[in-house]
Amino acid sequence: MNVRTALHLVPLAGLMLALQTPARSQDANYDESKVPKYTLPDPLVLAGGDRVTDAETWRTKRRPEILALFEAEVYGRSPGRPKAMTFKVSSVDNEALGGKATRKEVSVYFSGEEDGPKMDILIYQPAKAKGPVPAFLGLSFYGNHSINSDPAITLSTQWMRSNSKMGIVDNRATEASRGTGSSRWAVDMILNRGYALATIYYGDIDPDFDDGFQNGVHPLFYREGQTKPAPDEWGSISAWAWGLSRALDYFQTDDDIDHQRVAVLGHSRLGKTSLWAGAQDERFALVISNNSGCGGAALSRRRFGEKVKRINTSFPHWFCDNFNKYNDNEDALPVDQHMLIALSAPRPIYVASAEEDRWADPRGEFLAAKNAEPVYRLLGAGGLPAEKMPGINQPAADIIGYHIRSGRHDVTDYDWAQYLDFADKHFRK
Ligand code: GTR
Repeated sequence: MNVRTALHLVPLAGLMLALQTPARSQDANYDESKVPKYTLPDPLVLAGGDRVTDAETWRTKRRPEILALFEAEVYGRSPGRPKAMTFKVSSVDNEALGGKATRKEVSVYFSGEEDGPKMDILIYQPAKAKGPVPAFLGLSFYGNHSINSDPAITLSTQWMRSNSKMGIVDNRATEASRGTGSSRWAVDMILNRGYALATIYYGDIDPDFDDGFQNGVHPLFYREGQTKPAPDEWGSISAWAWGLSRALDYFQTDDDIDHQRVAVLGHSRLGKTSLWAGAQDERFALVISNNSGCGGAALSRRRFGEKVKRINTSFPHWFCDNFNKYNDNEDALPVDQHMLIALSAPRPIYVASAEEDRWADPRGEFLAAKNAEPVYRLLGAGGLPAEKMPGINQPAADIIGYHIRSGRHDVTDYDWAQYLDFADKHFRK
């Protein structure tokens, strides 16, 4: 039994543990000496074999190659911005949180139809801000109303995984679910440092269960007669990432938000999502992965903790169908996750692990960040100032940041303190 399986037995164990309980694979490896020998694909060698030695070749040849591989083999290709999409600001309160914040709620109608698929963005921005402020943008697991106990946040009416501790009954949020996720969203810290925070319920974009892609945004884009995405078309992670880009589309129309200083972040499956969003959409100025693990920051070839086959079995809807080719076949992958991180170069990127989160392979997350460094160096951007994996609670950050915090799979104020410092370092030069 691994640490996180054991935690299921502890009352009040983490939100995430309660969120879903996939069968933990009995054969998961947690022994560093049993990590197989592997060779990582070189991010700086073109498919044809030539070495990439200048920024221009990276930008025009190698980066597009790598992006296309992640699209076709891992997450699936997404559509762009829908032409008919509209935004509607549905509420603004300049006296929110005791006068500290302006709270804004915005609906994004993907098809332009108010009864079609939509997502709701909750924004808190510092009340006294003069001019546009930089922002953190993240998806949440339990809805905007879960991130703070503020009673004026609209309660989500979307499908949610039932969870009595989180106040979700019969797949719907109840009043009891207000603020249940607040420990993960350091609203006061964020506002005090002069940033806005924007959140979206990920299930607005695609409810997180395997329904053959009949609900959520996918059907909006089916060609005539199409009933599910093709093997190289978007799974749920791609859809969630696509939603984050649509929020950025909105920010470009909102004078209160500095859309050129938006950090995208996410935890766990939503950390996989923030990495993929940052990789595809270069408008994201900073990218943060919190405990994202397999299919996120962790190197697949290490096969430590959660593996490709396990994740494709537990969550058949997260990746594209082609990703199944790499079940028990990681060495055949034309990419590994260091190349996902490299796609954000030269923009700042931060990868965070947690000591007890062995399922997510902290060392694999560090090594992916480290092995993205040659791309950052080629672009003259700097690197990750750690030759070896840093000790517990000893962050290392330059243009690439990394820490492993004590404790379990979660987002804590400690994590936020590092992200805020990292954002200050890069956004307030
Ligand atoms: C786990 C899954 C992980 C991680 C996590 C989460 O069950 O195995 O890959 O994504 O869920 O998102 O909570």
